[in-house]
Amino acid sequence: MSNPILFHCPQTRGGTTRWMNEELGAPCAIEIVDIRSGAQKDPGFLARNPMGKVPALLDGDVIVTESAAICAHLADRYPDAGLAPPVGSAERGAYYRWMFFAPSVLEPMMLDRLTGVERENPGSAGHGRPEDVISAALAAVDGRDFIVGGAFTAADLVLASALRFAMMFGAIEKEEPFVSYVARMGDRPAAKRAAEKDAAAAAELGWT
Ligand SMILES: N[C@@H](CCC(=O)N[C@@H](CS)C(=O)NCC(=O)O)C(=O)O
Repeated sequence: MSNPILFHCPQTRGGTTRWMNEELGAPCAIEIVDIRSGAQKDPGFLARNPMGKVPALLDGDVIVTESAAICAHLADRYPDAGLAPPVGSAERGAYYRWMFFAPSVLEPMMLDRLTGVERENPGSAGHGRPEDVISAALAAVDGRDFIVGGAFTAADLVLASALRFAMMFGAIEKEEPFVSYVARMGDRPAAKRAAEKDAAAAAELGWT
């Protein structure tokens, strides 16, 4: 089976998937989609991903979209890297929990905050009250080296990326233990390599 192709653009959510690729020893070919030029809306790309968004992963003849799903898929596709707890284990449940928490709870809450949306009935919004989201995440990270069990998993990568964005854009306070957790994850050699490669790709596109 041929290696997957990761359609990616620097300075986007694709950075999370590029980091994942680096954690695995970079098995995916990277194809840059310049979203500032609108390449994500080209018919050829839309035929693959009708959302017209990056990242997207082509694995064989299957397309996987959504950063967290791509990371989860790659963790299973390359099991020797040990980035996902065994299927059916209790830790796998916690892994899914935090893997889904980032895009389905943290990110919508962050976008609400950044756009000034006040929910009349937070209970009907999947993410509920922002303060509950934040206190749940704080408690989950507090006193732990990793979000699940005793080792780094793809859930750390996805959660730390979401927390980093949320702090960077001011949707959540830069507070402990978020700051240390995100810094620790960002210090991983694979995270640094991904950031360097993204900086080079951005420079090649002529972005400052
Ligand atoms: N839920 C998706 C979001 C993907 C997304 O919104 N990507 C943005 C870049 S961060 C994009 O491609 N925007 C270009 C556009 O929508 O035209 C994920 O997590 O991968």
